[in-house]
Amino acid sequence: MKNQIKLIIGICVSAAVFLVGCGGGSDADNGAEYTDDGRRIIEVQGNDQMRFNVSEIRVEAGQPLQVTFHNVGRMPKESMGHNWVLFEQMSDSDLNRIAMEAARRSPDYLPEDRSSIIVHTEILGPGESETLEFDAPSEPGTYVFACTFPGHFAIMKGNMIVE
Ligand SMILES: [Cu+2]
Repeated sequence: MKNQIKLIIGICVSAAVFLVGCGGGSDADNGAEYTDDGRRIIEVQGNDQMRFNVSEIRVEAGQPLQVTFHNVGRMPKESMGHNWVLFEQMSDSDLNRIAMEAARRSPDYLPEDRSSIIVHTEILGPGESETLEFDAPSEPGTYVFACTFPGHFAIMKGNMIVE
């Protein structure tokens, strides 16, 4: 049995040389990983320098996603907490206004009206992580993700590009 598994792995590795990857996957999501129930796995980190480790995430419209956000920093949550908030599409001025309102609303730092938010984590402290399962927007376009902790929104954001 063990030899059989080794053989399968061996075939897979050989095939990978020609097929770029084991177990399928289209060119569009080259290297993407999926959960057993078919959710695309996306990992995002936030750090003590007020940065996400990714500025752009490309997904397919309606694609099932599993986004895990990690606060990899060491600073206390009270001074360097982070969340990951995915916003509906809107003008920059509306987005800025909503983010400013959110930053005033301790301790969750979310706007009172959540209709502009597709999905969000809680504010996470050092070493904490949270996993969200949701489907990518069905409407192609560019969706901003950001941290709404006070003072972070200006630089701690990126785009989810839905194709
Ligand atoms: Cu932050």
